[in-house]
Amino acid sequence: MALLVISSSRAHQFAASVHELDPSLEVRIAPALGKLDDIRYALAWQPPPGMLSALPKLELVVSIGAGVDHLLHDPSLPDVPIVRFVDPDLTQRMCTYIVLNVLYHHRRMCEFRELQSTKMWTYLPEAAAHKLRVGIMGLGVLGRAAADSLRPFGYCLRAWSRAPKSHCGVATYAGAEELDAFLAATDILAVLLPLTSATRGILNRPLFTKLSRNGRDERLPGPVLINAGRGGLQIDADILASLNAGELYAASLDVFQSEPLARTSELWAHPRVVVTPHNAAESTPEAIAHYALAQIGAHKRGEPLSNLIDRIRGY
Ligand code: NDP
Ligand code: OXD
Repeated sequence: MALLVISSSRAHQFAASVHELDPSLEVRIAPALGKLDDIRYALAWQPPPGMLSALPKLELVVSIGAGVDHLLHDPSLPDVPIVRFVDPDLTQRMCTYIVLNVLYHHRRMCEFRELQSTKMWTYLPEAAAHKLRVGIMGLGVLGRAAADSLRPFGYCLRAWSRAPKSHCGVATYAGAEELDAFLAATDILAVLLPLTSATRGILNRPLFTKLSRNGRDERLPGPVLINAGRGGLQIDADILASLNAGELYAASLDVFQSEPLARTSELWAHPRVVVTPHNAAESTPEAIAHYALAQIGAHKRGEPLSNLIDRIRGY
């Protein structure tokens, strides 16, 4: 029985970590598949379409990543259980990314950085935290943890999910029918949605114009977008258009429609955009290996798998 690791850049690190934890498990690294019948498990990030369906004895796919859009876009994906990566270290990293960027824009740091570059000593009014409404799109593992991390700062928290949810200290909204009300009551939008057929392109100019524009004097100069979900959720050109039209005040983007972000993109140099290279929450090889072996162990023992994805929902 072998585990196939499929990941363009860090496959050797993942394989080495698995081997260190369980030297008895044979580990292969794609594209060196060897005898296909031996491969029972796959640990995969962006596998080339068709690679998983070429494995006749495949029993389980472990996603290297909390998101599974990189697997589900393959129309030939075999009908085996798929588990996504859920890990306390990844969650903690995402929480620090969200807190960092909410604080950054709340405290108008983009403007202060610009003022510093021209040695300008200029006072800018800043909102009290309790006046600012942070709206989280996606109240799953990461959205809930992000809300918990933001709570001590005193922000008004709200969140939007597919099905109705409740979470301590968070005003909740669900479904398409409550989206506009959620947006109208949000100053800083933090996006932790999965990319599915229902969410693709959701972060577009019409949506940005629905964000709160009330009380600029005591809040922010305009709404803020923070996207750490997936690039396919957003229309990059609409973000730029909304920033330039004043419909958005600032943005922090960890993900893009096309990655790496093209050097020609105007987002790189925009004074009120913070760009990071899809590393809001890294999945470390040690944690991935530990997680994959735990799932494989549970599968072998016939125990329930955790974090199984639902192919119909797409996450
Ligand atoms: P979960 O599956 O735990 O949560 C997803 C949330 O999104 C749920 O609350 C779900 O609603 C909501 N949702 C899904 N579809 C819709 C919809 N159509 N309308 C409204 N809400 C919807 O995922 P995680 O929190 O673990 O991760 C979220 C995403 O974060 C991942 O899919 C991945 O894309 C991204 N990510 C990015 C990383 C980075 O480094 N940038 C790192 C890790 C993850 P409901 O609760 O009703 O099911
Ligand atoms: C993930 C990611 O989905 O890193 O975990 O993007």
